[in-house]
Amino acid sequence: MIARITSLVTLFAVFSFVAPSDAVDVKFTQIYPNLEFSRPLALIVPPDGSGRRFLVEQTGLIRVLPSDESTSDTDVFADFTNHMSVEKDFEEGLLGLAFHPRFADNGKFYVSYSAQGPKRLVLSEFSVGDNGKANLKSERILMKIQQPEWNHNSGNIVFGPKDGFLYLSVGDGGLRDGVHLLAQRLQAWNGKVLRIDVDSKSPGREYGLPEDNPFIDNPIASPEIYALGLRNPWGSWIDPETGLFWLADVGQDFHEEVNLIERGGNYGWNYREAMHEFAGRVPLMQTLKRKDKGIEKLQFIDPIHEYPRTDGISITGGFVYRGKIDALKNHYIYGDWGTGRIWGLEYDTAAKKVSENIALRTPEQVAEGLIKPTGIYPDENGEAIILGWQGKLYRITE
Ligand SMILES: [Ca+2]
Repeated sequence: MIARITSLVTLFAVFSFVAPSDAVDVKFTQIYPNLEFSRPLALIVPPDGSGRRFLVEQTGLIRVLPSDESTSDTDVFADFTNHMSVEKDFEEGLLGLAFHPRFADNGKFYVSYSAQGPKRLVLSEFSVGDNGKANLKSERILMKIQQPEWNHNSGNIVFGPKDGFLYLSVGDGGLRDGVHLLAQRLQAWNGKVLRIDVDSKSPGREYGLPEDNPFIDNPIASPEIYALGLRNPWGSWIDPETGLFWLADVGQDFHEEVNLIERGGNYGWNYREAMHEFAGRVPLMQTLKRKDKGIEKLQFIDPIHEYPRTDGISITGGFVYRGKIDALKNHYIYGDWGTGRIWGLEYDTAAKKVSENIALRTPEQVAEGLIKPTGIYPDENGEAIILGWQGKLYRITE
């Protein structure tokens, strides 16, 4: 049995919106200790039954990790080092990977990466070559998304487990305060979740537009938009069991947020920061000499959970755990890149509210060694792997 520690309850009751919050006694065990990774940010198991783990490094490589975690050797599946281009490597680079739902048959996979001149996020399809490695010459560019600045690119890609469509998260264009005013603009792809069909082509596009995309009949909106009002989404995951679309969004001044994305939903930025009015909006519009029109018609969806600066500065979203650790079952595991804290959040789908938020990596554990999570992913058995910004990988164990 896992022992629950309740000494932090009072502290959480003060600082966290969901109270009380217990801690669960789990360990963070380093895996692949004989390997070093360069900015690992995604670990994806393809839907081909092979159990292989594809690790995305922001600096450009996709490596295949063997199940033998003591190995000192990995295969490079793809090398995007010279394929992408980067002004600032802090937030640009190789940013997303997803395998086609029928990857086992068609060998297709999808990647998002940064390019310059003009600065953009590129979403492309590639195929596996005869040698079993990525064939970069097979590139089919699906989307080129303007990026005014080097930061807030996002680039997370997932396929809908039920609809088979590709969902791409895009940040707000960068800088502070949402100064480019793109997240609420229906004519821009920035600050959005976009949804496309990679298996068909609509006129003038390299992809199909799903018929039930929410703005498909709006002649002045981008028909790719699925949801809007996002700042810098980091960590997207659609639960195959419940269909819930989990998306973490990095805040600016005060709060980090966990969202459940709904079709056509407006998640508030830059009118809102998490569950609060964003105080920077009014002064920004005054500085820009712009008037806000029609705000009263906008309906914002608040996150299901937020946490303040006392707990963290930059959220990393994960997935809903259904592995072997009983106390973690059905908990959404997420963490904070800055403070290294990690939590498990349980959502009551009937009551539509968070029922529990347990601390998995507490300040006391962080004091023993800071892991800055850049990604939290299930392995082929559904067990949680934490990718550390400093280049190490960890498994959550009992
Ligand atoms: Ca929001």
